[in-house]
Amino acid sequence: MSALIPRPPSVIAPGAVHVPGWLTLAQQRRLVEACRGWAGSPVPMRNTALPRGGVMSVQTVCIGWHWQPYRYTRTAGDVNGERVAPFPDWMVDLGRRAVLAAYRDEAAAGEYSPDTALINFYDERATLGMHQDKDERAGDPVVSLSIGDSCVFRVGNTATRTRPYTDIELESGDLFVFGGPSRYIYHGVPRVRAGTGDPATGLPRGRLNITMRVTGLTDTDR
Ligand code: MD6
Ligand code: FE
Repeated sequence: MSALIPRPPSVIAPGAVHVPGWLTLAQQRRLVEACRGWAGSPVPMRNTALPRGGVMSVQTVCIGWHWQPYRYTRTAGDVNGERVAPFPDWMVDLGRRAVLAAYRDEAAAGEYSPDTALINFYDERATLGMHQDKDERAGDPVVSLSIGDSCVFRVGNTATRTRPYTDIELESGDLFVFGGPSRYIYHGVPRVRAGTGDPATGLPRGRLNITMRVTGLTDTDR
């Protein structure tokens, strides 16, 4: 797919850069394998409970820090109380290469030190409502990697969760970086295109999305 119709990198809004087909198939397979491990232990992947009752349709597991609406902790108090898996050095490197690919800025890439990732799994019915990523105390970019089924990714604005927004397709292997003036834009996933993923990634169905972030937290201010 990716080789037939090349999709060039594009700046969707200032600081919001989409790099189609950034991950090789081999990298996608390794990420799927790593995520499969994290989805089982020490904290199982689950549908996150929302504060007003109800659960998210997306399933999530975190590494580095555990996110629950709307804070980060080291342990998963709303799941099984275990400390989350450490954020691996190889993923810090991957995050730096992602920032470099998106911004072509060596300094920004070198300074980037993500310490948490949310790993989201979407079945064919899962959606993610328009939201801002604002539970971090640092303004560093968010790096997003997609594997498996493609989806509609809605890139909005910083002021409202409604229009104006731009809908783009995120396909397997795509990189999306949100930073600078776009760090706090509303965004969401209104639909997943079931059956569009290549099982050669190791993901037979569904969509996997990994978002790396810098929490700005230390163990003294949990
Ligand atoms: C997703 N992603 O793509 C959900 N957040 O499944 C996000 O919520 C997201 O992709 C911040 C930056 C990039 C993202
Ligand atoms: Fe987000």
